[in-house]
Amino acid sequence: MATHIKPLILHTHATGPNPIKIAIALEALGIPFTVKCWDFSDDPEIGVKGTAFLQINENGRVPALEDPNTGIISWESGACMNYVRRVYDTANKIGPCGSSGQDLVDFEKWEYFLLTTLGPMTGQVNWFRRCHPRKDEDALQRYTAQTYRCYDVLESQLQKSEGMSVIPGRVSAVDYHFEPWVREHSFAGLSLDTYPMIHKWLALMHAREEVQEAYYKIQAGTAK
Ligand SMILES: N[C@@H](CCC(=O)N[C@@H](CS)C(=O)NCC(=O)O)C(=O)O
Repeated sequence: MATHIKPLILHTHATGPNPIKIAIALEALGIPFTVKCWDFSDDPEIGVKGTAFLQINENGRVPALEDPNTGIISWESGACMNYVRRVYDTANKIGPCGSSGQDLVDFEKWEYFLLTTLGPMTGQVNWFRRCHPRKDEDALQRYTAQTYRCYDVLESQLQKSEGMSVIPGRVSAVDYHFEPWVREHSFAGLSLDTYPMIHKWLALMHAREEVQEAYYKIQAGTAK
């Protein structure tokens, strides 16, 4: 597709899950993009909290997405994803699976569930397991329980499609939102042993070309 499209610039981090969602979506749509990798410091030139990156995203977090074709800059993975869908998914390849009012709400409710709940709860597990300067077992247990609660909800939802996609019908941008967060369950010290549908869905997502290409490009961009 789209040889006339100038490559978009996806601002990423080597391991953070949120930028990967956008890389997967761009790959799925065949939209060219380059990767610019930042670290989590306040270094003025390479840090997400440094002066150079704060010109792009005043919230100092990745992803951010610059589109030289429109001059538009987006940040927050939900806003980046919806920008990409509005501008580049005119054939609705990765959006809601149908056009009814319920189809649109189904897409948004699962997207928001990831953005506001499963993603942040997993992020807090990571923080209290790996980054917090002192042990806080109460906080770790609280966020672990909340993340498993989200897994329970996701497992039930995936039963509706036999583990094929979060919203029954076909894989959509909603699956792209979930994939990087669920993929890092073991990094967070969480197990999928009692979640057969999530396990199956994750394996299917790993095998998809747009997912493999996205991880490859982010890793290659990181290595530069
Ligand atoms: N809610 C945001 C969160 C963005 C976010 O937290 N990104 C992480 C990497 S995955 C980050 O930039 N962290 C930098 C920091 O915490 O300083 C989204 O969905 O994009």
